[in-house]
Amino acid sequence: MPVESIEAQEAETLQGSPVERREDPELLTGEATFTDDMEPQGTVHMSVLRSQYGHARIESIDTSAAEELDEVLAVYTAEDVAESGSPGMVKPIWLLPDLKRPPYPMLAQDKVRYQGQPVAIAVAETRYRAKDAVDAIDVRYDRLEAVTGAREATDEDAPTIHEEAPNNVAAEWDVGDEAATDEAFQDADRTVSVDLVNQRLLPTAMEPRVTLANYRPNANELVVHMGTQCPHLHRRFMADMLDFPEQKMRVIAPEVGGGFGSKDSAHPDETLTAWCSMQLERPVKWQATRTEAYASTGHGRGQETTAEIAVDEDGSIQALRVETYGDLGGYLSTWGPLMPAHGYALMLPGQYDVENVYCEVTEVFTNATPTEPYRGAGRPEASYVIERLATLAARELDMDPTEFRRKNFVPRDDFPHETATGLLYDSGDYEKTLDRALDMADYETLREKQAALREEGRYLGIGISCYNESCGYGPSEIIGQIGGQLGLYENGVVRFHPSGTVTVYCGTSGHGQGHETTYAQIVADELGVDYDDVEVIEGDTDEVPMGMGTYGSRSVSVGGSAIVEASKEVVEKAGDIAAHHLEVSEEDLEFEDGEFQIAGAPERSMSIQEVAQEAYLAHDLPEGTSPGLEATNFYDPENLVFPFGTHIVVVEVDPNTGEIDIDRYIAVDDCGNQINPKIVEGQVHGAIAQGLGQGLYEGVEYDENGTLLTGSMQDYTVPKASHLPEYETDHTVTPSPHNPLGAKGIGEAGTIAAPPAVVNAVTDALQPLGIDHIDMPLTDETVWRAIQDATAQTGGAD
Ligand code: MCN
Repeated sequence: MPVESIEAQEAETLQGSPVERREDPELLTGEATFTDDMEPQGTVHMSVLRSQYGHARIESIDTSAAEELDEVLAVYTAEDVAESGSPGMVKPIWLLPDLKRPPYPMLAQDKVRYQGQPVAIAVAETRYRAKDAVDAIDVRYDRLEAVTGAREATDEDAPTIHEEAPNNVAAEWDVGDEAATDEAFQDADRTVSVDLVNQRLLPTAMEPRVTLANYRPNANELVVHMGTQCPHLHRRFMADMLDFPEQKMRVIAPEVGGGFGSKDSAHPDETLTAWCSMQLERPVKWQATRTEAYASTGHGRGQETTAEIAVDEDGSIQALRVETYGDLGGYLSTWGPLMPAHGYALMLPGQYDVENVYCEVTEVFTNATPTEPYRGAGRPEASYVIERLATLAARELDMDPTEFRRKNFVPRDDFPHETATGLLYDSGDYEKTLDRALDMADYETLREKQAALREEGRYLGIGISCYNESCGYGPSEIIGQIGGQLGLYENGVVRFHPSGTVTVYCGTSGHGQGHETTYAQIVADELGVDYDDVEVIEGDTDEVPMGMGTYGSRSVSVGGSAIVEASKEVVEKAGDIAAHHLEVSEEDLEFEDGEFQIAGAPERSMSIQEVAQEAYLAHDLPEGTSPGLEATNFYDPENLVFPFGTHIVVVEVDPNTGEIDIDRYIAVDDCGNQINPKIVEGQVHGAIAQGLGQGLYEGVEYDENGTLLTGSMQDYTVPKASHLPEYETDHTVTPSPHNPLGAKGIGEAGTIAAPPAVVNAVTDALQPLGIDHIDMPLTDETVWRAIQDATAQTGGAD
């Protein structure tokens, strides 16, 4: 039963209880304030003129007609940015060795390299007038040949996108032991290979990107409200792009309508809004339309892969060899180089104990929107590769896919487990989630049913996906060693007020994940205070001392740990003060449920709220103790965390139409200790929806000129509730030994597990037709065509 407050709490601790999200009433009643709800007096509006071409040279830009329109305050091009002295460059925060780093200016200078790239901006009294103004700008382009496929872009005769990057290659990077892997392939009994595509996806947060910037010239202060997942990082990005003093800039995330990764990168538009405010000394607002968002917000995924697995007759995996082309788009985005390299390749072994792994990655510029992290950010791509290979290898060996997996799992007594790609899996019990999922599915019976239906010419398929993922980024030192230009710690502040209530500040920045509820649960338990007495603040660079933000499912394991550690420091100081007042030594005090008691004399006690009062009165503190009761902690995790699980999908495919009917979706996930099981379940639901979106419906399409064909919701299918099955969920608990909460992330799991689960299910259904692989999204048409091709070869679908 969900509970609203500690009084109604049935469990002994709040941590682990399905407390109802305190965020929801405001959101559901429309009381919540989003950036677009704000319009300070004097606000003017920015509109962006974007390139309509994928690749073209800019010959001239004539802004005169736009400037003459009523209510237009200014029209700007790259020249104006240069004259202002602002560097105005979007820079990557993840570097690979020898990475080619062509400049990415906020406004295109001589060339445009993707459709949607900002070319000029106009500011007017109203949003619509600003749009009229950009429509009146006359840009002459010399169109160039374009290329949008990553592998294709490396062809000798492909057009050159940046002079600095011959063959459009930004970086070549590899991991693993090539020689040992080649040898293992030679020695293995059998090998199986597959060519597969992790198609580009459009992040569809309900609220597109939005910014309201207010420059106050007399104070030389810049206040920016924006939809962001990481206000402190955005402050740093903008301060750098504008050459503005960071301490004079405040970035605030009001309510944010989802992000899914699309709001953790620097884009030109947000900084341009701030720049306009500085030029005009007026508050300036910009909000992307859905079409603008689709063209200009970083796309997700975008990988083309050839993957091979070497196995012995007994089903043991001997080696993995993978070659991947990662599509960076027209420029290096903030995190762009991370995803095809460390974000992806390190996770290729998945749940399996594989001694020999080699992966070669080529990161490529294309005439498409830059790619950025999108829910999963590399891990869905890796899991798709290994889970497709596992299914295909089992098929090759005529083994049940669950037995093949079981045989190769990292054994439960082999954790922490070092992978051939250099990761240290913290903890795991992969058989446990598999067994639970098989039980829930009644797997044996399902296989019998499948056999019976096949007799009737019906195509039932069972797809297994045993995933794991790396999340909870840092540790900072390792992040630095592998290319990150930032630390990935988190900051937490726990502050008692004299009245005994508590405010918690955290450097993460929730945008739908329920942190206000979750962090209050954690701190109320740690301090022994009422849940309702704990307020949580995130998303404001002036209130929260420092923060790295919310992405990579890191908030609970890293941010949550920071506030646990800060709470412990508070309790320690409170213990000193309590001991002083109770006239005993600290060792004689016990702290339980918010009370400091003398061991053996429980009648002599002091509540932590009474201590807080004393701490702020400061009339009688132990010698050397400063007044006040608060602590600040910078928590740098000692390792990543590795959640895992098994998802099973049961489908029936209609061979005449290619239509897929999802009969069942079973998800058993393990994110270690759960703080709020209700929210965990919600996260699993949402992420599976997005994973099924990738598996069945979504996919970015460009034409040969680099024109985005899926640039609106009419052309790009985001699944609706009616597209999705009922989920049957459960979980196991395998705590992480590497953080004080024993918690792992859960925010992305479903996006990682679902695509291979559903593709494995559909290809399992179509096994009688000899169909081994179909590229995502498995639309009715794609599946129908695969069936047509197969039946043309074999001579009949039934
Ligand atoms: N949780 C828990 N116990 C755990 C782990 C998590 O109770 N062991 C719960 C907590 O309530 C926490 C939530 O699950 O608030 C998510 O925690 P975590 O897995 O740490 O992930 P983050 O809070 O860092 O969220 C980031 C993650 C990512 S990377 C994407 S993308 C994503 C996602 O979360 N985008 C989202 N979930 C989203 N949900 C919404 N509504 N909107 C988005 O944009």
